[in-house]
Amino acid sequence: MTKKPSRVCLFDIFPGAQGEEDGNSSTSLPEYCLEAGISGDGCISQVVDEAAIIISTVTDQQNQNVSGSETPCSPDDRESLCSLHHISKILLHISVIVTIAATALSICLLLQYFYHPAVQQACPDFLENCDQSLNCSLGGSANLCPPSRLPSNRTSATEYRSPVLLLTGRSLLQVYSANAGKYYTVCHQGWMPTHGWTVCRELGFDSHTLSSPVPLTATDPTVLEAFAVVNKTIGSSSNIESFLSPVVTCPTQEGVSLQCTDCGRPAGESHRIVGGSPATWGRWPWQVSLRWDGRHVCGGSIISSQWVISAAHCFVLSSFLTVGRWKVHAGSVSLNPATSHSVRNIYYNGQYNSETNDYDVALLKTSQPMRFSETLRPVCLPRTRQQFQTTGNCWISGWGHVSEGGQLSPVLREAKVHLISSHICNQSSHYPGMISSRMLCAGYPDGKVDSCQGDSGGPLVCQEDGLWWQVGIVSWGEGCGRPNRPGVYTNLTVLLDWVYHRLQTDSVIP
Ligand code: 4AZ
Repeated sequence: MTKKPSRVCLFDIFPGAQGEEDGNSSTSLPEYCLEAGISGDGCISQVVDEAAIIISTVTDQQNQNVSGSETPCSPDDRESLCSLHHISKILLHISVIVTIAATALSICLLLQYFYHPAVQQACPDFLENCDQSLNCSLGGSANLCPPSRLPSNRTSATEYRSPVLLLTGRSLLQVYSANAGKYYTVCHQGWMPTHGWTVCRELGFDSHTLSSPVPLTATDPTVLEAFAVVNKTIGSSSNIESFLSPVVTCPTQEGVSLQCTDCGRPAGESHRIVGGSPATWGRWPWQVSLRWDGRHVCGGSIISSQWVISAAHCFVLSSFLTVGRWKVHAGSVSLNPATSHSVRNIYYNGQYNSETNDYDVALLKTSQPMRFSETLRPVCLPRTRQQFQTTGNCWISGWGHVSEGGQLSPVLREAKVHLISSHICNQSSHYPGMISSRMLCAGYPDGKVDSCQGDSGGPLVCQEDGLWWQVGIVSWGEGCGRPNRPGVYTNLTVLLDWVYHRLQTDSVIP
């Protein structure tokens, strides 16, 4: 764009102000007019941008004025023009000041949002995902994800093999032998509480363990394929495999039922998201609010004294990867500050896909164990292959928006939902082909009751055998409470191997 010197009369820009020529073009103008560069004829000399002229002049006459002819002005016009000019100058100054202030404020906010000193960062699963731009250091040093984070027992790009399975039915224990390449059902004969502690520790749990005998009359044929018995008393350094020997069958036809946490029991069974109601104290004691720089961003649930399970999508924004800015608020139904716990590590599933929301699961390890109480207790992780009834006693909870586009709820809310089969949820009437096996849908055909923004990462739980099991993690959905657009949840049952693998390997990271 070229610039050329030109004389532009103010009347060109405000044509309505043009008056009759009175020959008295020398009438004096106030000093500020002269200072402003307005000559006695009410015209101003300046460099003009051609494009600006095109915008501000529309008629042929105006175009002529722009092209350099002088315009006669009356004294009154000059006075009013000067006032106009003075006002426009003041306005110009104000707008410049406002623009500068707004720009400075924006830069400041952007810096605060995106820049944070390099501290510990959440790591995706795989070393190959940790590049130079993602400082996954531990303890503030500048190392990238250490090699030990590589999944040792990943059998393919998409599969983990948990060393232990706690099977559907009564948490029947099976142990994987890497040498044999298969799972063994563990016989109850010779089983001692110390064996339970070792298994639970290896799974990443540290507190309560409960083992009991369970008859091996399971309908699941994989339970009856291979058996192992304990062969020795184990030392503190033993791992699960080292104290087991294969046998043809279990001597007493009994396996081991193992529970690693006292989970899924609300303190007092007394007895409320979109279409829900407020929850009472202690009803969902595993529910936590995950705060980033003090602000509620996502929900989560306690699965053991140091672990919280949530959704991967809560952490993948670059600024949300900084572990030190997150806090876990637990033990309260109020969104107001509750007991807060700092976070040591955040892991999200390396296969998480932000386009499809597949594999939307993450784990947070708190810096210190959380002290269990009436209002702070763990939920049960589902058992391997555990199935839940579509019309079972299933609930969602959270502080998320109470309506689509609405506000966070100041108190925890709850709502009962039905599980919806993936076959139906994948149909063209719902989410055609968008529901993977790592997802499940819950809600109602006509909507109304649903999770919403801010509930993400929180639990979908179902009650079975007197315990509350976490079946899903609030993940995504089209809007909130819309007909045929139910909430979509991470299907936790099929991601247990990843969860146990993560719990386990965290303890071996240097
Ligand atoms: C969200 O944005 C979100 N209706 C969570 C749940 C649902 C929709 C959106 C499901 O976090």
